Amino acid sequence: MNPPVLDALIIGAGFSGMYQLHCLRDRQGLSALVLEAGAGVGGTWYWNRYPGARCDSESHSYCYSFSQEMLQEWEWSERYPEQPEIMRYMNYVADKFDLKRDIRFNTRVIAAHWDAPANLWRVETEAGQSYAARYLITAVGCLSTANVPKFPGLESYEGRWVHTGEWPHEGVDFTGLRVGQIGTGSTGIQSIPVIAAQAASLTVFQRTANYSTPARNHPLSPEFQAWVKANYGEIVQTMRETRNGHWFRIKDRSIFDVTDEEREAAFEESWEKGGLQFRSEFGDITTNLEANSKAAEFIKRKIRETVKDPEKARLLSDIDHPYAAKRPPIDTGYFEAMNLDHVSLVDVKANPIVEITPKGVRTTAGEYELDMIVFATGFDAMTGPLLRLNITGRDGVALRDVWAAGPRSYLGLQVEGFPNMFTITGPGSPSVLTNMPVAIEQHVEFITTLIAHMRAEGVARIEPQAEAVADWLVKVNEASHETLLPQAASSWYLGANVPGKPRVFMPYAGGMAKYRGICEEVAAEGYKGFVLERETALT
Ligand code: N01
Repeated sequence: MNPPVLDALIIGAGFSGMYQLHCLRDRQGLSALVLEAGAGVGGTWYWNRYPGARCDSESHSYCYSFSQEMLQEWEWSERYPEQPEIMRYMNYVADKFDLKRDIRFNTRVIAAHWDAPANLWRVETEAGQSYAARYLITAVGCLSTANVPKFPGLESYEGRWVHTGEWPHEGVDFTGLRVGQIGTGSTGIQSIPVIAAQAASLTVFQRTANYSTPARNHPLSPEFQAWVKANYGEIVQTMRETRNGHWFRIKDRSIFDVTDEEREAAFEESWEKGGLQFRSEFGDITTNLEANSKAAEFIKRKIRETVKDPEKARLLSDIDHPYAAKRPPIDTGYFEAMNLDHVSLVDVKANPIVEITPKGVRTTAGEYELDMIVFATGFDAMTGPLLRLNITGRDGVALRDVWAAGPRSYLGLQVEGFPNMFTITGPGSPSVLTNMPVAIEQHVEFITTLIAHMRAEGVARIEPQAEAVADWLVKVNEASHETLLPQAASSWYLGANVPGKPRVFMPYAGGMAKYRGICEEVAAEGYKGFVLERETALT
């Protein structure tokens, strides 16, 4: 039996999918359905329940801004929201807009294909259900496909292993256990102090040392909460105007405009304030290597001052890339945890992991016996979540083949050959280089307006022009080279963390504000760069 045809199918019920559903269903009056693999809303926050999981964006800026009522109604309790609090927020939003009735939970999409004669997307789920819709909108996030390195012997391991991005919902008790953790990215740096507080011992396997600045998390005072509510208009405006979508501005001064003493004082003050603001202290930290090295040296010195054991201090401060060329973590007691006697650090760059044995982890330097292994090894970022949907477009061409040498898109929103498919925060958009809700709202609103335009103008099909895609690829590449971002060889922005993945810088690094302007211009010029086909052209 043919499934009923919907206007839109949305894959994923995180920040993007929920807002997209609200926009299409409640504002445009379309029939829309969300298919979600998890049993609840929340997207990345539904899966990432590892110890210490907390957002690195400040809570008052890590939320939807489209509803004044919500901005006034919702009360964040801490400077950085913890995973359970974000889940409460997501459920609050879902309930407020009655979204759950149009979300099918426990429904994993395993394939989607473009049915050209019918001008429809057909979608299959793991349970064998079929859906059909005019528009297919992927809202699968950028970091939702866990990367578990293919270490030989993992299946022989007699202990328990878990990946931070697929954390057991019932939690994990580390009491009395010898725990090993592989990975010291943003996730690993959050989980290490919390696991260390519980485990009998913690062995950290570090491949690439990482910068981290203190988060300085704290409960929000009633005065701050009142200030935020009174100033939300201005705060949201700033988030829309800044490069990274944060509520603070990057200071418009060069590191070389100040004396050594002034620079030191500025860094000290910023270090004490904590958070991602550290990189915005001077305008050239992320663009000029010499300026960057001043910030990098400051952080390395702080690491050496904090970590008492000289060998641990050396390993942790031996960082091989510019500061913030990889996503800079912020932490709560990461370097301090390294001072605990039961926390050890293993250099797996010098002595790589060879295999997982029945008893633990073997590196070229020897075996480490462990009761549990935590993989904080990140994600097959940006392309992974889209490729695992098994999407085929026009003429039966697979997205996997089109992207064999790296992702190609127009504005990170659409792929040539995949008509009426929209990728929220897809590769080629600012996405992961921003405070995500800001990038998500901009994409969702663009897609909503575009679909409304198509309906009003009788446009049945849209996809990007080949030249627009080629041109955008050049722009994405150029924008990355105006920053220091491509200089981190092991960065997941480049796909370098997944063996065999094409090394292509994936997000658009030109800044959220500039990107927003480009999208507005594209729309104002009648969706320049897209091919819009009217219904009559299809008959
Ligand atoms: O993943 P990562 P993540 N052998 O890829 C190591 C967002 N986030 O989950 O650097 C040994 O950054 C790998 O080593 P290397 C944020 O955007 C947000 O930590 O590849 N080690 C690295 O140390 C972030 O950037 C928040 O050499 C291996 C680690 O595993 C993104 O998610 C919180 C290895 C992976 O680090 C991803 O962060 C957390 C191997 N074979 C995360 N393979 C919030 O805002 C990988 N590694 C809350």
